[in-house]
Amino acid sequence: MWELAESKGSRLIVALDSVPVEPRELVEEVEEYAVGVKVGLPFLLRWGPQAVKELCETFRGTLYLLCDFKLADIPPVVAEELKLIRELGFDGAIVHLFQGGIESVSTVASRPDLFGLVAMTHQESRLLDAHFEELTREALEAGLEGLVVPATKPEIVKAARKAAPGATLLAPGVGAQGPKPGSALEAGADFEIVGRLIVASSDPRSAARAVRDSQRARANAARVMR
Ligand code: 3DU
Repeated sequence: MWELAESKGSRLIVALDSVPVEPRELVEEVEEYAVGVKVGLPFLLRWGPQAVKELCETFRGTLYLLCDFKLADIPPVVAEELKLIRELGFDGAIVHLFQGGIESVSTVASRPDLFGLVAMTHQESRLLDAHFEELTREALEAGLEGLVVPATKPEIVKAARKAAPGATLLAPGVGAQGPKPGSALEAGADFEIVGRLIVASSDPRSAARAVRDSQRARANAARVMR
């Protein structure tokens, strides 16, 4: 992920949920400007696992392939899910932490990179957000590669950066949910996840380029890109 970020000069991950057109065409449009794509459950349910596998095969090495099924089951089931996610060709996966047991899941052999949700973007995620510090600690103790932090709540992004200086912070919520591209990077995130602003645009390529350019401009001005 970091190598792609370096070579493309981008901190953009495009979220593929409700993809209105043939996914491959859309991904080709944004490939130049994005470090990776994040595949959500709406994508899987609409296009099926074979399409997900083909997407991973097509873009392996040129995009970081992140699976976002927000896994939250008992540890043996999450371990099995991660094995199958790996077999589909993903590099990383997003997991919930509130259910407990992430430590045993993280020791599973040849698992994808793991990113733990420590707070969410919507206002109603009060219960989860209230436990942000404990969830962050659990994620760090389990040796997860990174955390998912809400771009809509910059104070949480800042706190996560402070608590987890070495973790890779992914921030969804940029664009359709309000925050401007680059704002989560300013707050301390490493990557911004952008869905509808790009995917629902009539010109996804230009939308992705615009996000990448704003990220560069804002991060350079604030000198925050690691
Ligand atoms: O709002 P957008 O269309 O840019 O999509 C945001 C994506 O990030 C979407 O895939 C959603 O599942 C994910 N996400 C959040 O929006 C908020 C979170 O706290 C965690 C993940």
